[in-house]
Amino acid sequence: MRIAIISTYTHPSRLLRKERSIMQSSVPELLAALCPPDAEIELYNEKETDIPLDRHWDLVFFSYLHAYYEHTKVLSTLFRRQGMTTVAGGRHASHFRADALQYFDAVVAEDPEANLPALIADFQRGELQPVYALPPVPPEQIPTYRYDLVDYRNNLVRLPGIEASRGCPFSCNFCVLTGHEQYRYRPIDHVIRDIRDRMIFNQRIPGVTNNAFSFLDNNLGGSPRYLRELCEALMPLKKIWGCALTFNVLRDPELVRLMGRAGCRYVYTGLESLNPESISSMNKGQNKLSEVREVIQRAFASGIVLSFGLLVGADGDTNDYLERVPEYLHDLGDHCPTFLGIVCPYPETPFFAQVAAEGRLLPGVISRDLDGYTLCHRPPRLHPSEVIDHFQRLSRALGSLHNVGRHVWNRLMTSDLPRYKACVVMSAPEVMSLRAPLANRSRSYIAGRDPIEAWDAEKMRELGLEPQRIEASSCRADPRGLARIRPRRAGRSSAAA
Ligand code: B12
Ligand code: SF4
Repeated sequence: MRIAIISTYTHPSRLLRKERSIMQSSVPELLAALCPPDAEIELYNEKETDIPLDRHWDLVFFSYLHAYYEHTKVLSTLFRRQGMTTVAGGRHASHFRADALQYFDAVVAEDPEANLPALIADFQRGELQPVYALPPVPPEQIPTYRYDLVDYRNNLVRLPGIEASRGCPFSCNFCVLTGHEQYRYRPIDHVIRDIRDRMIFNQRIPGVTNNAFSFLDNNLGGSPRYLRELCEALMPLKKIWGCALTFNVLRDPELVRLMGRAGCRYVYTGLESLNPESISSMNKGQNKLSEVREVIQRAFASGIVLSFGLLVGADGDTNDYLERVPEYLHDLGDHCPTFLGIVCPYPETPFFAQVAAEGRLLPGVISRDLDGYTLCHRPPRLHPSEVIDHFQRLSRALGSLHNVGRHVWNRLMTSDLPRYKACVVMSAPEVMSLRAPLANRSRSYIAGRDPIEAWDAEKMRELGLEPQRIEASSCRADPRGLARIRPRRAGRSSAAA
């Protein structure tokens, strides 16, 4: 049996661009580990390589994010017309099963561990079902990824990934996990076994990429006790790693130092906003903005390059706040975020439910617009064009060469831990990538106004495909998730990972 596993990709600029960066989807190597040992498997990651349209597989698995749906529908339709069987999985497919079943032969609506083997067995018997939704298996049954199938020739800097946990214990109102995914973590000895004995490292830049990997967890610090034990176990391996975790973890000096000693050189945390009102509107009021400067200094002093994400267009945002963002960052010691996006109302989130109920969804939103770089809603205190002006101005200013130079220079001498300086230098392209979404000058960044990629538009016309329209009725927020959204007690802290 010949199987292709494809992780699709479309660039925020809506131009045909690749993004050969450190972080890549690891879904293909996870799904490959669940396929029968005698299957011939090919993995494709469209963020790095083009998908060949002239090959033939018996079964094609697609993984995609919301914004890649239209493009993935095109690929699936082309393959089905050539007699291949296609399957969709991931968060969007789970929430929009009926819609996806128009373009794919089957949908996996839960974690793949139990469902993929069942689906393949049915397919081999000629009894493929439309929906596979067996519940998630216990985390000890998450298999080792097929690292042997990752092709580093496509990407100089890509690092192997690993999951220690799934889900997140917090409930940020805009997050696709809120109300849908339980937090659970793998046994530490499984994680250590995978890193020590099974992981295949990228040897292309000695002293930088070799012996380095990335945790793909939404929030590696969901249980600080687990993180502490994991760090103790990682220490003897002498590897270099990065992760995403929440702000509360970074407030613990002893844990941050332990992470540095265990090889952590990079942490991403979703600070999201420096505006207390926006933080509170996101159900993230526990981000201690008064401690941000101290947290940054502590992380860098512990050998950890701390990277922040900021969002514009949140409900508390005003022109005054957004104009002053560079000033606030200057006060934080010229700290530069590595990610700047526009808050996105994903249909399964409490934020979407609120925006839809208040009639604030912009007209003409399609799934392509749900990319985190396109305004899909009307914030209460800003005109849509004002949000976009601030987004473009900040992306240009923060991603400027001058700013990147200052960012690197200010941090370079802060720690002597192994490979710290290499990690500071490696963070420069990430800061510069803040400008990448602006590459297409004809983009308005307002939903309903920008055409999708020319190739996809043409193929959709040829194939008679319609874009998925996102309207108030598209809401898939879990009422249990909505119930969990309430102000937190002062003193507890979280932030987006
Ligand atoms: C690497 C990464 C990226 C990469 C690659 C994206 C990709 N194709 O996954 C890049 C850099 C492109 C990226 C970009 C963004 N990302 Co991102 N990213 C991640 C990250 C850190 C790891 C993904 C991964 O490989 N995980 C490991 C794999 C094994 O798990 P998984 O992807 O969660 O998939 C699980 C299931 O969904 C399922 N599954 C998935 N696909 C399939 C397919 C089949 C056939 C089957 C059976 C099962 C299945 O199996 C997995 C195990 O249960 C996740 C965090 C996370 N832990 O997932 C965020 C995450 C996916 N990203 C997120 C966000 C918000 C973004 C951005 C919007 C941020 C921004 N504004 O820039 C952008 C743009 C995305 C867009 N255009 O919609 C969100 C959710 C986005 C969404 N649409 O659902 C996540 C969940 C982080 C979070 N907690 O907020 N991201
Ligand atoms: S902390 Fe991060 S992963 Fe967790 S709910 Fe908030 S945004 Fe989602």
